[in-house]
Amino acid sequence: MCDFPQDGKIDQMMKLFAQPWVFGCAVSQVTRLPPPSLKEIAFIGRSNVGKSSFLNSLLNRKRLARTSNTPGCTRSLNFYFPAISLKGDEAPSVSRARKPRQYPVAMVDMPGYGFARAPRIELDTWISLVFEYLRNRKILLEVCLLVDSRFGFTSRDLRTIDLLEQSEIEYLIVLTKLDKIVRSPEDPRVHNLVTDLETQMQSMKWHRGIWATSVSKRWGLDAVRREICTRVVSAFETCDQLSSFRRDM
Ligand SMILES: Nc1nc2c(ncn2[C@@H]2O[C@H](COP(=O)(O)OP(=O)(O)OP(=O)(O)O)[C@@H](O)[C@H]2O)c(=O)[nH]1
Ligand SMILES: [Mg+2]
Repeated sequence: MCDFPQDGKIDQMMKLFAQPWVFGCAVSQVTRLPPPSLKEIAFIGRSNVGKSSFLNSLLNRKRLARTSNTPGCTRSLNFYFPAISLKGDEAPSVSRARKPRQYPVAMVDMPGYGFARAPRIELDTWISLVFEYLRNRKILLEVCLLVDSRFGFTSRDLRTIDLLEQSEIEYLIVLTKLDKIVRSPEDPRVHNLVTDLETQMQSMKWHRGIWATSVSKRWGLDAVRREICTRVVSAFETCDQLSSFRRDM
């Protein structure tokens, strides 16, 4: 039996985002994926939608993942790990004096789709990499599908949603760049936009809601962090696993 309430576990898990994170590896072939030791959260969406920026902001880092004004910046699956691995091995950038801790998740930044200027062959390679990863990665816990607030769902976003539904993968929809359409997240247009997209998502079984965000204004980040933590907590079935995690933090 758990001896602490669900909310307590989620608050505890929120500390994950205040920990040091490091770049682990970049993978361009699905056969080269890192060993499946941690659960993974992946970030997907069209090119330039703001995936890498969003990941940096979630992890409270400025330049962990590379970002750019030019679409096509991320060209591989980039894995980011909590600085201390499950075995307690410390990453080189982290002080040896720190106590080894256990962290349950890794984050995966993905190449974007819909980048028309990339050479066709390169585009096909990225898309098959992303889609193969989504279909086959058993430890994938949840996907954040990023959608530009200004444009809503593109046809490729809808195809990604189809794939996530068919593969029975849970996903959040994260609206990005909200600051480009409103001055405040309380603007009624935000509510209307979310309601409109929710209507389009009505028949989807695996989506877990829509979050409106802006990394420039830091809107909505904590709500997404909390949602991810809720999923991570529920993924750890036994209280023992979580208790040891809690002790170590
Ligand atoms: N105004 C504003 N700009 C943003 C926001 N999020 C990202 N950007 C900008 O959008 C551009 C693209 O961001 P990236 O994070 O590189 O986008 P990406 O989806 O990772 O792009 P690819 O790696 O090419 O697929 C950068 O110039 C960011 O500064 C936001 O919330 N508001
Ligand atoms: Mg990127």
